[in-house]
Amino acid sequence: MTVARSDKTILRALAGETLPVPPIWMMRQAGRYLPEYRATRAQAGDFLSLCYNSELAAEVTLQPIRRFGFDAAILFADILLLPQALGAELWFETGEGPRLSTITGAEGLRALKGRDDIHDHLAPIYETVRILSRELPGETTLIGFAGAPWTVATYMIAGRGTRDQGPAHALKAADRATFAALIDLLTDATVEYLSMQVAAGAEVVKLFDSWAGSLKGADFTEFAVEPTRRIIAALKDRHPGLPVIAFPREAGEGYIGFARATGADCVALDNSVSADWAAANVQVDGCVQGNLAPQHMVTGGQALVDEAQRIVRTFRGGPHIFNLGHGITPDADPENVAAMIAAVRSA
Ligand code: 1CP
Repeated sequence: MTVARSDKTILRALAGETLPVPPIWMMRQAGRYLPEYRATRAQAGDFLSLCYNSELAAEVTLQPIRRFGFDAAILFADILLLPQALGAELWFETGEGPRLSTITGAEGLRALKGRDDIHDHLAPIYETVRILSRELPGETTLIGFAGAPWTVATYMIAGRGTRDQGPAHALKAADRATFAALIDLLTDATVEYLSMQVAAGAEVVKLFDSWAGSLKGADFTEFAVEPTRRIIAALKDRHPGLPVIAFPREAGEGYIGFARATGADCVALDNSVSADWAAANVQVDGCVQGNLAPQHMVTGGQALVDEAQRIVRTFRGGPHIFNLGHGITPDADPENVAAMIAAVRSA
C-alpha cells in the first residue's frame, strides 16, 4: 500500500503537527555499531568506496530501517564529499578520520571548481537517493543532507577535524575576504547539491553545522545563520514546501530564534542544552529534534528509558521528532537502540 506523503509522521511533525507519539530516527543510524554495516563496509573496501557505491550505500541506509523500523532513513554519504567534488583531495586515515588538501589563502580558493561543476563527481550520490526512493517502505521518509558552509569550511581550511576550528578562525581573522568567498562558494554549491538530491527523491534535507558552537556574536550571524538562511530560501524557491532541518550544534543561546532567522522547519538540538530550556525557548518557533545523549546508547538500562521518556514528555506540547543529540557511536549496543524505541513509543 502506498502511504500518502501527508501520512508520513516525520513530514507531519515538520509541518508543525503535534503528534501523540513522536516519529524517531537517529543520527549515524547506519554505522559501525551494526554488524551488518561492518560487513557491507568490508565488502566495499574503505569508507569512501562505500559512499560512492550506490548499491552498497543504499544497502547500509536500509539496514537500520529493516532492523528497527525507524520513521526516516538518512542518505548514507558524508559532508566532505562536496569539497571533494569542488576539487579538494580527500582521504581517510584509518583510526584517525578525514584528511583533505588545505586552503590557506586566495590561491587555494581560486583552484576550486565552480558551483555547477560538482554533479559528475556526485552522480553516484544522486543514484543512491534514486535507489532509496524506490526501495524504502512507503511510510519511511527519505532525508538528504549536506554540511553547512562553516562546518565544511573548517575541514577544508585545516585539512582535518580540529577541536577548536583554529585554522578556520585564523583565516577568518587574517583574510576575511577569502574566507567569506569560500563560505559563499560553499553556500551556492550546497544549494546545487541539495537541489539535485531533492530532484532524485529526497523528501527532507538536513544541514549539519557541527561546529556552529565555535562562532560567536556577529560571526555566528554572518557565517552560521546567514548561509543557512540563503540555502533554505533558494531551496524552498526551487522546491516549494520542502522541509528543512538545521543543526547548529552547540549554538547555546544561538538556538533562540534560529528557526525564525533561517526559515528552518525544524531545529536539531545537541545534548548540551536542557530539554526544558529548549521547549520554552526553541520549540515555541516550531518542530525540534534530538537532545538524547548518545552515551545512553552505550550504557542502556533504566537511565536510558527514564531519560528518553523525560524528553518525550518535555516536548509533548508541540511538534517533536525523537533523535539523539549527536551521532550514535561505534561502541553502542544495538539492543539499547531497540530499548530506546520501545521507551519512546510507550512514554
Ligand atoms: O569508519 C566509518 O565507517 C566511517 C565513519 C563515518 C560515517 C558512518 C564517517 C566519517 N562519516 C559517516 C557517515 C555520515 N557522516 C553520515 C551518514 C548518515 C547518518 O547515518 O547519519 C552523515 C550525516 C555524516 C555527517 C558528517 N560527517 C558530519 C556532521 C555530523 C556530525 O557527526 O557532527 C561530520 C562532521 C562529518 C565528518 C566526518 N566524517 C567521518 C568522520 C569520522 C567525521 C568527523 C571527523 C572529525 O571531525 O573528527
